[in-house]
Amino acid sequence: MHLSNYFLPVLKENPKEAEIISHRLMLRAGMIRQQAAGIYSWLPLGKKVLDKICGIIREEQNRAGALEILMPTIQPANLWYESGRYDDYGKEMLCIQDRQERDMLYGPTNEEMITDIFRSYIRSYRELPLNLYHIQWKFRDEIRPRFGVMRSREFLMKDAYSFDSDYKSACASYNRMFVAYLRIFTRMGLKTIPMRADTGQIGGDLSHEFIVLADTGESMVFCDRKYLKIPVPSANINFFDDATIENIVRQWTKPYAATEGMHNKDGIWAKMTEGDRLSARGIEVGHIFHFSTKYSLPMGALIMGQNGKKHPVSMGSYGIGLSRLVAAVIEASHDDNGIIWPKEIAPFDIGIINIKPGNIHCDNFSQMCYEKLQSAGFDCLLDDCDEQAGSKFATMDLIGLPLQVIVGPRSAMAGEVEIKDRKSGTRKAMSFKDAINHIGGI
Ligand code: 5CA
Repeated sequence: MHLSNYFLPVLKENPKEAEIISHRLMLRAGMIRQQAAGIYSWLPLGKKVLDKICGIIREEQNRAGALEILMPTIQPANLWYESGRYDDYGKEMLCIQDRQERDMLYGPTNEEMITDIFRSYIRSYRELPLNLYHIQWKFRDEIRPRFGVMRSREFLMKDAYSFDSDYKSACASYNRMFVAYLRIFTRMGLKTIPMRADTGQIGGDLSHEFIVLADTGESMVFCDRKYLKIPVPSANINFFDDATIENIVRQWTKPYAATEGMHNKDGIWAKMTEGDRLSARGIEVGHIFHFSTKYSLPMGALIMGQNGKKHPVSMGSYGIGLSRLVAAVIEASHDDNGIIWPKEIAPFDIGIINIKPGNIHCDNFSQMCYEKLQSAGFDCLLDDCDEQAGSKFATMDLIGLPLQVIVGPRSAMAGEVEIKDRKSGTRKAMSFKDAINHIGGI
C-alpha cells in the first residue's frame, strides 16, 4: 500500500477527550472515530488490526475444536422471556420494536439464541460435545462508556458456547477453552493471568476472567508473581487429550489469583511472602463461564442420556472482547512516540519511508524495495507522501509498525537502506540485499 493512496487521518495534537493512552493513540493514529458516546467507526488501520486479532482467535478456537457460526445482532425478546433474563438484564439492554410492534433487542450476549439453535437440532448425547462460536457486534448501554473502545457501548466480541452431556465432559470443554485462551493472548504478545471471578449477569458457579496487567486497568487484581513464569502450551498441544489439558489448567490455577470482588486478604494471600505478592490494575480481555443448566432447563434444551433418560444439556460460554483487545495491546505495548505493535497483529509488517519523494533515485529505489518485500510475502506501507522527513518519522513511529526501511537520496544511490526496529529503536545501515536477509531472518 502506498500512503498517498491510503486513508490514514493522523492527528498531530493529543485529543482532549482521551483519558488513557490507548484511546489517545488510537485517535491519533487514525484507527477509530467516535460516532456517538461509546460507538465507533473503525478506519482502515484500525480495521486491519481488528481483522488480524479475529484471525488469531479463529485459528485457536478451531484448533480447540470449536465451530464458527454467525448469529444476528438483533434478537427476538421472546427467547429472553423464556430464560427469565429479559427483566433481569436491566437498562444495559437496548430494547426496540419492529414495525409489527414485536419486542426485539440488540444482543448484549447470545446464551438464549444459541440454546434455541441447540434445542432445534440436537437430541442425543451421541452428538456431543459441541462448541459453537461467533464473532459479532454486541450492544450494552453502559452507564459510563469511557476510555474509547476499552469500555464502549457497541463492541466486537467472540463468544463461544459449549454443550455437554455431563459435568465431567463440561469441565473438559471448559478446560479446552481455558488453554485456547492462554494461547490466543500470548500470540498477541500479552501476559494474561486467569482469575476466579464473579459470574455477574451470565450466571453459574465457575468462571475465570483473563486479565492483562496494565496501570490503566479498571479493576484491581491480586496474584502470585509465579504466574509471570508459567509456560504457555505450544501449537501442537493435543486439545483432545483431556488429562493433559486438565494438567495445564491445574498448573495455571494453582497459584493465588483473584479479582477485587473475589479477593480474600486474610486467606492464602496473608500467608504469601511480600516478594510473591503482586497487586496491580488489570484489563479484563476474556471471561469464561460454566453455568450448567441455567439456560437449558428453562428453555427445554434436553438430550437423551446414555441411560435412556432425557435431561437438560450442560453449558458454558466463553467471551473475548475483541475491540477491547486492540486497546489492551496498546496499553501494554507503546512508548512516548506511539504504538509498538507485536508482529502477529501489526497492521502492516514493514513501513518504508521515502525521505525525499520527487528525487528520482529515492522514488525508484523505495519502489523497488516495496515490490521486492511485497513479493517476499511482507505487507508493506510505503510512505511516498511529500512531507518533511521529521514528520514522516513521527507518523511511522506513531502507527507502530514493527520494522521501518528508510530510503534517503544518498543511500538510494549506494543501493543501501536503513533498517529501524520500532521496539528497540536501533537503526542499521546495510545494502538492500543484506536487508532482505536480515528482515527474512527476523
Ligand atoms: N456471554 C458471555 C461470554 S461469551 C459474556 O458476555 N461475557 S462477558 O460479559 O464477560 O463479556 C465478554 C468480554 O467482552 C469481556 O471479557 C470483555 O473483554 C468484553 N466486554 C464486555 N463489555 C464490554 C464493553 N462495554 N466494551 C468493550 N468490551 C467489553
